Amino acid sequence: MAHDFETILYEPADGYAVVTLNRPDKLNAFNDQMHAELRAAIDAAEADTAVRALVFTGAGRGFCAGQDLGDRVLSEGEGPRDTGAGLEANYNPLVLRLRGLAMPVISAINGVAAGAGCNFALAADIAFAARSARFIQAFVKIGLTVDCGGSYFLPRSLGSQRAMGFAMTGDPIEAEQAADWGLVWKCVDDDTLMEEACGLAARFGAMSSVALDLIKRSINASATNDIATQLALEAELQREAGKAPDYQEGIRAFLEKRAPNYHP
Ligand code: LHQ
Repeated sequence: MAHDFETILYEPADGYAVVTLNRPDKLNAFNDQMHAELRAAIDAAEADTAVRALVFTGAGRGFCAGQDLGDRVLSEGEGPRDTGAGLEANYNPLVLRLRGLAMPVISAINGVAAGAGCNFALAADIAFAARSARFIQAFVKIGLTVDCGGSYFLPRSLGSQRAMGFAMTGDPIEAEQAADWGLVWKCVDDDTLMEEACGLAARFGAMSSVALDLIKRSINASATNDIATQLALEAELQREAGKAPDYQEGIRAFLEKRAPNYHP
């Protein structure tokens, strides 16, 4: 199905879809139209059973420079705007949507990822960074605090010291360091970024969608659960997995020494 998007590109492929942020002259900064089009693209992916993984990347030399600051200058005499409202309307639902989506979300970070653009990239389940990419918690430089999930994701992936230093200085972290620190899954050569990200998306597309969804739910829930609650959740989700046809197909394929076919 064709989509008339202006600020993004939406390209379904074999078992997955690629969403490209497409405002390269602004380093793919978010505006309201891009948020609306992202929502529509995610709706399209969710509605299409052939799309079982989603890849986000950026057009041009940047991944995303966060909020379009051109939209944020006050005119003469205009009182302060409610910056929290933009988060509540656009960014918070986006992060929750990606984390709650019943399919793996991959970010392919092709260049600079700053402010909300950095934290949007990190809201993906698996993040690939091109070697030339860099990450910046740019908020502090313009007198803002961390948003778009950064205050949640950063201490969990980096630990408190590195999260604090990263957010409070606004200094960039290069892709290789990001991978060493566990901010992203892998740092890869620039020219293999899309091959790596789409290769994994295609692999996910052929795997058990039930298993991937339940793994995502389980690992996400562990961030706030104690061990007893998490063990109970594991049992509950494994019960759900055990009832789904994918499990029987997985066992049969193993015993018959063939690749499982989860999407006949
Ligand atoms: C931009 C932007 C941009 C517009 C580059 N906007 N044009 C949420 C809700 C409510 C309120 C506010 O905020 C938020 C969340 C946030 O995301 S706050 C943080 C917003 N982002 C930033 O503060 C980052 C601003 N950008 C930068 O610091 C630099 O551009 C970085 C470090 C990302 C890249 O630097 P360079 O590689 O040197 O590129 P550049 O600065 O030359 O940018 C290239 C062009 O992109 C340039 O336009 P021009 O017409 O001069 O070529 C920039 O103006 C434009 N651009 N970021 N966020």
